[in-house]
Amino acid sequence: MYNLLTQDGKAKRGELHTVHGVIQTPVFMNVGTIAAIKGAVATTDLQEIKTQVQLSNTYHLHVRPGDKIVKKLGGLHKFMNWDKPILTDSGGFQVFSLSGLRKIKEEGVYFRSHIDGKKIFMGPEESMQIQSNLASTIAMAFDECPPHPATREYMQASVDRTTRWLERCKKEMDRLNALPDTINKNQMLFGINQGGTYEDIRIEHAKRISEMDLDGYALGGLAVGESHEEMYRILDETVPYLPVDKPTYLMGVGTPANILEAVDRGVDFFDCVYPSRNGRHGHVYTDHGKMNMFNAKYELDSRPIDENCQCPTCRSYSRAYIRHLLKAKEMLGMRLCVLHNLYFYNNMMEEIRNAIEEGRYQEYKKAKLEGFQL
Ligand code: PRF
Ligand code: ZN
Repeated sequence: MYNLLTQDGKAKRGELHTVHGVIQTPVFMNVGTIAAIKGAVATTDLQEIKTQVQLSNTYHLHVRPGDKIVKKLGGLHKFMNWDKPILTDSGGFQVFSLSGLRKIKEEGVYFRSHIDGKKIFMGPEESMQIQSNLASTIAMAFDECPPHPATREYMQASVDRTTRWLERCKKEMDRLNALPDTINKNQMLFGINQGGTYEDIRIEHAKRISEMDLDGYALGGLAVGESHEEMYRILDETVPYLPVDKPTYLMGVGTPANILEAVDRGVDFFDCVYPSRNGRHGHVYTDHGKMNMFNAKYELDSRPIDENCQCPTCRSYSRAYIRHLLKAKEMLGMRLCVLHNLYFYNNMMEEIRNAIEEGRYQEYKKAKLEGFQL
C-alpha cells in the first residue's frame, strides 16, 4: 500500500508499505544485480549507509545460480541475508542489453546466456515465475526496452506488445501469489511505461496501464541515449498521466542532478549503477562535484573525502590512504569509495524527503545543483 504523505509542487513524499517493511520515498535503490552490491559490500554495511531497498536481476539470477535453487534456499532474502525490501527487474532490459543474439516474438524473447551461451526463452510468464521463486518484494513487468532512436512504427508495435505482455504478467502474478508453496504471496507488481521520446505513444500507454490497478508504475526506455533535456521533457509530459497515489519509478536513472530534476517532476523511485561503478573506479561524489581519488594531489591529503560526510569511510579514512589503496589495487580502496558513494546517494534522498516535507524543495534543488557546478 502506497501512502502519499505530501507534495511540494509535483515532488512526492510517500511511504510504500510492504511485507518487508516501509520504504520512505523518494528512494534510491542500491543495485546488487547478482544479489550482491559490487565492491564487497555486505548487509552489515548497508545498515550504516542508509540503504532501504536492494535491486537484483531476474535474468542474472536465473542464469546463475538459478531461481529454483534460490527458492529451495528459502528465497532471495534468506539467500543474501537481507530482510528489507528487494525489487527485482524483470529480465527484459538485461536480455536486450547483454545478449547479442536474440529474437523477439509475441510469446517472448529467445536469446543466449551471456555465461555459457545456452539457449533460453523468457516471456512474461517465465519472468513472473522466476521473480516469484526469488520471492522479491516488488517484481517488475516483463517489457521491451526499445533502442534509441527507434522508428515510430517500431515503437508503436513494441509498446503494444509490452501492453499485452503486462496483461499476461498480471494474470500470472495473481495465479502465482495464490499458490500454496509461493514464498512471498504478497509480491507486488509494477508496470512499465514505454514509448521512447514519442510523447503521444508514451501518454496513450500511460493511460492504458494506469487503468490496470498495479502496485506501482515505472518509466522505462529512458536514459538510453537521448539527451537529458529530452528525458525531462518526456517526464513533464508523461508523469501527469500516471496515478499520483502510486509509486513512480524512473528505471536506471541516474546522476544526482538527474534525480533532483526527476523528483521535481513527480518521480519517487530510482536505481542506477553509477555510485557503485564509479566508486570501483575511484570516482567519488561530493556536494562540490566528483573527485578522482587517483589524483596525485591527494598523495599527502590527510582529510576525509568529504569533511561534512558522515559515512563509514569519511569517519575513518583519509584521501591519501584511499589513493594508496586504489593505486595498489587493494580491494579495500574500491570498497571504501563504493560505501561513500552509496551513502552520498542515500543521504541525498533523505535530504530530498526532508526538503519536500518542509516545502522547500525548489530552494534545496537549486542549492544542490549549484554546488555540483563548483
Ligand atoms: N526496462 C526494464 N528495466 C530497465 C529499463 C527498462 O526500460 C531501463 C531503461 N533505462 C533500465 N532498466 N525492465
Ligand atoms: Zn563519505
